[in-house]
Amino acid sequence: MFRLIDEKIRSYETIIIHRHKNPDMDAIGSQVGLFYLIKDNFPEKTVYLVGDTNKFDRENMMTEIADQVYNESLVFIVDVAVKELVSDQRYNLAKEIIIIDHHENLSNIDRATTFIDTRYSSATEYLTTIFKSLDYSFSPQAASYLFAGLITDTGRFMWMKNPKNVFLTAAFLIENGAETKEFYDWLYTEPLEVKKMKNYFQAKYVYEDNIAYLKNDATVFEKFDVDFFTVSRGMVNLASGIEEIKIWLNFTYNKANNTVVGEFRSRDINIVDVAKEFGGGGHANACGATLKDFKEADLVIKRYKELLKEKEYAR
Ligand SMILES: [Mn+2]
Repeated sequence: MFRLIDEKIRSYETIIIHRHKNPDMDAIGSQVGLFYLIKDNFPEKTVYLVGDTNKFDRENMMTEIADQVYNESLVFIVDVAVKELVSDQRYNLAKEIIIIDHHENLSNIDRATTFIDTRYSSATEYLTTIFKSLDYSFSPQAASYLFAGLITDTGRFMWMKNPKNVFLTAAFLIENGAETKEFYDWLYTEPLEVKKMKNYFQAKYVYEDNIAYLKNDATVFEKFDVDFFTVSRGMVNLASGIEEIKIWLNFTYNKANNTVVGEFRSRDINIVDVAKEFGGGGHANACGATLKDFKEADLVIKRYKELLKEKEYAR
């Protein structure tokens, strides 16, 4: 069934690889990993990587290409299947499109051939399984990028849909030269300024009735020169891993549209329905909502306190 992927790679001279905007390590890992898989096995082919970039693009692999390059090209889209989320919308100019993804969403990119399998915990686990079955050779570079996506999307082997395949994939990639020590060091090291900033937010968390919450008004961005997501998403899990705390919430003022964005997390209580009450959504234990103001944030806190009470009564 993966034979088609191999046939398409063989039949095109130019291949362009896309992935989602605001990439995480799995998006970059699957994009760059696929780049090496193709280049290592077919050195004569021209392969381009496109999209917005950030620290996960560790070797600045993204390139600027002209629209005409797409005319005779095959495009791969990895780690995403939804139109709006793809970085660089020009994939539509390509002759053919193949999507390889592991997310729940159905694809709305009509003319693409899709390989979407939600049994994989990361796009790189899926890609490795596919190209291993196609007998491609894996260079240490390919293996390293694929391994990086595998460990970050599973939270260092914590959240796995199919643990056996995850570990088999990890073993296979290490056998093929995946480099781990240097990558782990890079992943776990941060500048002193960032550590200090985290300590600041950590100390500001309020702990009440088995709930932790943090409110960040506009002044935090005067204090720290960081972007919105660094505070909103980056600081929510500072309150995780506390025995008594069942739900932790981070509310951050977003100057871009004068709203307050709430990020909500829990270990095992389903908290997404409350997020939906406030027009938000997400996963059962990790969700969020965009709120009018901090008054509405107080209502969210109140609702989660009620939810915990209900749960306790139900026990
Ligand atoms: Mn992913």
